[in-house]
Amino acid sequence: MSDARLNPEAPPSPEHALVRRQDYRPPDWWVSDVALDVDLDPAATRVRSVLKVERNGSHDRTIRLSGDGLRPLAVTVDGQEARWTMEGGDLVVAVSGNTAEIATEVVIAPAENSQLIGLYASGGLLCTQCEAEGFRRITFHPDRPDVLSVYRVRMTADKVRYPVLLANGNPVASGDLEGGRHWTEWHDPFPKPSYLFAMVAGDLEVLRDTFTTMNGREVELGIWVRAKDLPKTHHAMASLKQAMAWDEQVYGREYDLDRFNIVAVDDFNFGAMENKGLNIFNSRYVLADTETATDADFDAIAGVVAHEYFHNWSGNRVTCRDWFQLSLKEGFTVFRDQSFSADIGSEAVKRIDDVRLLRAVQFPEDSGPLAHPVRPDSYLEIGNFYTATIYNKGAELIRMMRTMMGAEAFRRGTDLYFDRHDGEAATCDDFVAAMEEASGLDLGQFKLWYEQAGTPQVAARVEPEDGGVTLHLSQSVPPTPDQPVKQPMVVPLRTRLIDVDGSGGEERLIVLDRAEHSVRIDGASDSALLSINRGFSAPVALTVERRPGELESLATSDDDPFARYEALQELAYRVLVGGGAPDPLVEAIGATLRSNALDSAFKGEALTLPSEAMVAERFDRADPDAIHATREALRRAIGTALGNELAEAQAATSTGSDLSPQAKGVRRLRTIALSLLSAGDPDRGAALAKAQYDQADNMTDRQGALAVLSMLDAPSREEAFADFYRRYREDSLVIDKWFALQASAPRSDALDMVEALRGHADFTMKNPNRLRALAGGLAANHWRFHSPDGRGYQMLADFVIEADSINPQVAARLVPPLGRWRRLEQGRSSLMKAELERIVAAPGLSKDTFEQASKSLA
Ligand code: B3K
Ligand code: ZN
Repeated sequence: MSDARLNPEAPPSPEHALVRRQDYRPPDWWVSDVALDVDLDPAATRVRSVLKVERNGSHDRTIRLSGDGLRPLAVTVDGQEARWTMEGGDLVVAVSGNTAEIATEVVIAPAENSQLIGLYASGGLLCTQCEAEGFRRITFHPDRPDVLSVYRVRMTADKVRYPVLLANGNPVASGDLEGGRHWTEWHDPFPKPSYLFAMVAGDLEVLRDTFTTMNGREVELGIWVRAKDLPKTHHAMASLKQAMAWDEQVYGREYDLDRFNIVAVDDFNFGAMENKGLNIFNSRYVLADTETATDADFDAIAGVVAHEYFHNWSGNRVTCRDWFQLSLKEGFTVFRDQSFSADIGSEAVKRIDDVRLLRAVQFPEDSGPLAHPVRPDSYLEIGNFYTATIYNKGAELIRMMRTMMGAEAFRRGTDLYFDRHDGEAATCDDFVAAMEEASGLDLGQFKLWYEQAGTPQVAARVEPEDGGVTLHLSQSVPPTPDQPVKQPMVVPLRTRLIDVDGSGGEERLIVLDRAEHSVRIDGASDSALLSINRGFSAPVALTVERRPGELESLATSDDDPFARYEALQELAYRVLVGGGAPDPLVEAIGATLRSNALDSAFKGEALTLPSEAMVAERFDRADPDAIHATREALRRAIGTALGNELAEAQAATSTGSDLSPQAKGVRRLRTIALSLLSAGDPDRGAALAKAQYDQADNMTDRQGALAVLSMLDAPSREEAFADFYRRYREDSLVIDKWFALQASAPRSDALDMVEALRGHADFTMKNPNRLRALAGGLAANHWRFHSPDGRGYQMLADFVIEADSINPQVAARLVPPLGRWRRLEQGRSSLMKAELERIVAAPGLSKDTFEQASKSLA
């Protein structure tokens, strides 16, 4: 065979080559059809592939089939032995005609695949994960998202071990073979990129249901899990049906295949994957009952099930031309799932939660060494770009366009986008062009949001003038890596001037699109309150010059729930950052708690103080000990002053099986009240927490009580943790909570606990959920992670280095907390930097972790 190779001396492709957006070229070859014949076995799976290829244009270039860790056992072109060579992991084949059939054969070992990319084993199952570049670990293929093909897949496996064989599309034939093996063939009629390919084999049970589409087609739905988990699939199924109906009503999008299957697996690198017709999920986003899942878990399941389902249009029917366009599908789909969750729950609470997440994760990313635009310019490893910037800031961009053009024009725009690009691989520019055409808006300058990284800083000031006021606005976008100078952005600010009695002008949309801009508002009284960036209409950091008493009034009277929440947060920051007295905040929180007009869910949000990490973001160089002490003092002040109101809120209960937004709100407020009350009176708090724990008929109350106990030094804390472990030791998703709660507990012995848990029999680095529970819990424990002796940093770096040799994608995602080193006081700063240097110097480091750690040092 080696005689037939094109160029045996060809050098391997460079390990750490930067991929640039500017270098995009259309593919040299199309692949119209992929036929796979997969003989499954955990130790040795044989994959035979036949690709029908067609030259794209007139050129004489070879065809490059990407491969990662594959060895070609046979390569033919139109049935004849081929001329081929290996370049790095890729197979390069010479083809003389304009069309050809290229056949290859490889053997892979799913049981040894600890990266969980490509085909791997999880529990007794075999399953795949291909996005972004995992298909090349299964077979040779161009493996780029702009090459769309029709797939036919024949799966063969042992019938006892793998009675269920699933792939994309529809099953077309099946049969039994000698030796206890059987086979099934699947056909997916919709051309798709290789990253949407999926297969699952295993001993699975199914919850079945049906959905009748708006055009009367019946779709068979299945949620496939291990037998013991079947009772926990009903919420996911109900969420799926709700999502299918919602996408028809709100976007006019109908499901297209006759089947839609979801499979839950325990070992999964992230949340879930939208493979065409065969979504594969991390089991934590499928399985729930009220005994083992919190309300937040139930909500997350609905959100993720909807997100993956919505991808069928925003991602699958219209896919991405290249990975720089990732936000085309992810930003838009996050926006769609946020809107869905708002519609089935509380719009105000959902917005507050989404903004809290954006500020907690995306704003720090945007102000740190890993900052990148929503449409990045380059990467080493695309796996590192599944970020809050691509997902959550990307969703904010879609939301801003909708705010500026209105709901109807936005819907015309999405219709145009889907119609125009159905079956294609599109770009972010294509999306914006459809929006411009549908609305008549010029979005030329708006597109800077895709290009420029960094969170715009906006300042606002009101100046009274005869018979009205003038609103002065200014903006600047801070420099970010590779982008020292920025242009002014388009910043849509929903604004209202509210008279003290609650009356006053209508809300208006002010679009700030210059560095400075002043807007005259007639008829506003000079004592009017400025309610601005209502609903968080633009993802900016806003500073408003406030008159004495203005925030206090907004905190109790703004008619926009988000703005009201925001005023309370600003009052908290005055104490936590500005060193102000707690009294105005305590009063406003008291008024909020006593209000009959506000529901419990909103009260819960209003009582949630900015986290220590978010407070730290407001300092150039933070001192975590001082932040922790100040925040604890504030919690004590609130708990002491409002003990009775908090006790009343904690005493209110709702039946665990009631999952209405109202019942969830009662439970949410209950634990937040318990937490504040315990800060004021730890003994009373411990007694109430233990009672809440013991009497709980649902995981929300029980986990909430345990989280409060985790902060206290009461004997009941250890009792409750031991009881929790005994009760749920067979349920790995609940044991993840047990690990995470201990790792993130703000107590002086937290690092000792993390060290002990690392040696616990139930700890394994091979399961991403378990690793994230412990290492992620440590990193989320702001005060202890930033222990001044650097022990927390050292422990996280140890986790990263060890995990990197098992699962680089998951290891790389643990690095960013260390990248905040520039924003900590000097002592900690150098300790953090030293740990990053240790990671970069680790022998055999993956390019995933190398990219994250080396950029974090730059
Ligand atoms: N598209 C997948 C994410 C894939 C991540 C690959 N590193 C899930 C989602 O966003 O819906
Ligand atoms: Zn997605």
